[in-house]
Amino acid sequence: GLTMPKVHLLDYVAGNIRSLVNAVEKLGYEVDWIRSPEDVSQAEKLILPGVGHFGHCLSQLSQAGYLPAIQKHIDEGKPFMGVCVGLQALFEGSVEDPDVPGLGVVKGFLGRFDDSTKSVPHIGWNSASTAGQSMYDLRPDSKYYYVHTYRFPYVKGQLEDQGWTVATGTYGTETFVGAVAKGNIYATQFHPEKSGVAGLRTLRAFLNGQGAKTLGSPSSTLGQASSEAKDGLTRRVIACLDVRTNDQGDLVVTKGDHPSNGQGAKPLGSPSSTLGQASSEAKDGLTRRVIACLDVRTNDQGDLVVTKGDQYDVREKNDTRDVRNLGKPVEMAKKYYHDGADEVTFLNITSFRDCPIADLPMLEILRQTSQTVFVPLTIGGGIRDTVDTDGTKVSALEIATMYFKSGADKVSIGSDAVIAAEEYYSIGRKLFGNTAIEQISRAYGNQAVVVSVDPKRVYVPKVDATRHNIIETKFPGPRGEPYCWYACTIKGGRETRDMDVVELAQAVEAMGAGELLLNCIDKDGSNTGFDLELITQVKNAVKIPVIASSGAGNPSHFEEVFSKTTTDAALGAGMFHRAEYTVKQVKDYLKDKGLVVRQFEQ
Ligand code: 1PR
Repeated sequence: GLTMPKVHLLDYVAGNIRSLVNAVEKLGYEVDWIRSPEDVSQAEKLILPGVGHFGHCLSQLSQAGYLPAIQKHIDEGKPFMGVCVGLQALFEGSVEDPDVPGLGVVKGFLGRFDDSTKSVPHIGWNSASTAGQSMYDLRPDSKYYYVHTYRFPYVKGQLEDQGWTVATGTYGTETFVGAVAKGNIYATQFHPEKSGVAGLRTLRAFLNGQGAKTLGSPSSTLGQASSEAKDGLTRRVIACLDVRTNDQGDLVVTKGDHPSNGQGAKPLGSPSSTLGQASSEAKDGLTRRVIACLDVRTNDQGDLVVTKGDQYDVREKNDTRDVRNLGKPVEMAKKYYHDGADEVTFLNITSFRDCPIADLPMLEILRQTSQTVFVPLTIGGGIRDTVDTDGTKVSALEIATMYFKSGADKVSIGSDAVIAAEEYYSIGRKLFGNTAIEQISRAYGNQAVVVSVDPKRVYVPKVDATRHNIIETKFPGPRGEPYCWYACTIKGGRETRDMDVVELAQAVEAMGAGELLLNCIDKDGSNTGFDLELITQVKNAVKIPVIASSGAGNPSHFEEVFSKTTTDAALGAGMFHRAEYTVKQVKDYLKDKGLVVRQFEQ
């Protein structure tokens, strides 16, 4: 019959497994789910994915009795692949949870990235250099998508002496293990399912068995890696094992994506002074991350369209005052992926008050997009506790879960983050674990929670004219005011709050946000370049990565923000939607200026 080749997948934290399933299916394999430790013995090929917390992962696997089954699978020489925390699980332990032992298949202990001079988590596209060894079709010029806080530091010879082939990345001054392989085992710290064509290629080398065959013998990869499953024997299912604690506190095996108790590390909230000027070439080993953002809303005819405002006004300036329609969301996301966008962000800028939550049109957009776009997808808008049309209460975590199940890798929280931060300060900077940010980051890891900030300039004449964090600006206010602070807004800029952007950034970092999407209402749609002063102020206030947004009008604006600030990524919207420039043109420009970028691979 036409049975698809199958692979077994073991999902214990229920992070965003959808992306991995999509990638496996894209490569022509079928995913099978493991429901008990006994099922593991039926797996021909087994994948252990992972997001979130080392200790949670290992203790879940251990309590449910999976560790001996995994060990047996490995010992029997059957193909095994670990991804992200799935790689970390192979080690003896991690400082993330020093008391929880790992599988110990690799001798060594994971540590935390040093955040004194760089953003942590390490998020973005980095290398997996094999130093000339062949290893599951990893290529020296390819870049792979990483997102993690803990890492195994690479010391030459240490793992090689245990028989491992090692691929490395370098972040700042730290060289870390990006992938390991030995015999039937392959594990990557990066996410192959989010690493574009390069990621699919290495995943295929695992699935078709070619990667293991050619391991360690340089020059023998060519011509083999592409002959997918030629022998006809290795086409089997990956089973997916999904364990979680039920409401009664018992460990059960379930199916689907679930929030768990796993918690990524909380980055420290201490201010830093990492801002250095003009860092050329690779930023800390990462490529310059270019993100395409699609603001999506329903127009007056009821169609979901990509739109774009000026200072958040998305209606035409003419008499019609129609919602600007710049195209179809799924098509445009796919185009940007093929142009080399490193991530795609969707912001749902209309409220869904008239729509049952399960029918949210954005869910379908994500489902469709995630089948063809293999870079990280972020979804924002409306992530907050809500009441459904039938009166049912729905938590922000439940809404986020629906988005993750539909293919999102991160959710972006706007208005609700400001309200939560106000609460945080009003109760003396205490955390009770009940905010959307805390709940979602606990369940899916910090890297899955972005906070989208919509700040607006407030000019002041003197340093002591406000209690807020001010900057001296090169662009004085209407009355020549030399200072300004950035006020946070909610509801798409409609309401300004008495909270500055530094306060917000530090509060949400403490709550467990993994990244900031830093817009600027004054700059939005202006085509005049990013607000470098704002970005510098925020970068100096937090350790988590910052995405610069608002104002990009041409490729040189990207070069400017990367060379004059330490921003971790830069986002553009209108210039791409209006087809003034492509993402590829931006990347080519950056490359010409000597900055390292990831190019789309065919
Ligand atoms: O508050 O959690 O429901 O989230 C709402 C989200 O929708 C927030 O992330 C907020 O930024 C966004 N949003 C709300 N209203 C608008 C609007 O435009 N009327 N869009 C809006 C925000 C800002 C950027 C834009 C950049 C770059 N768009 O995403 O893409 O400014 O634009 P440019 O390159 O063309 O200058 P919640």
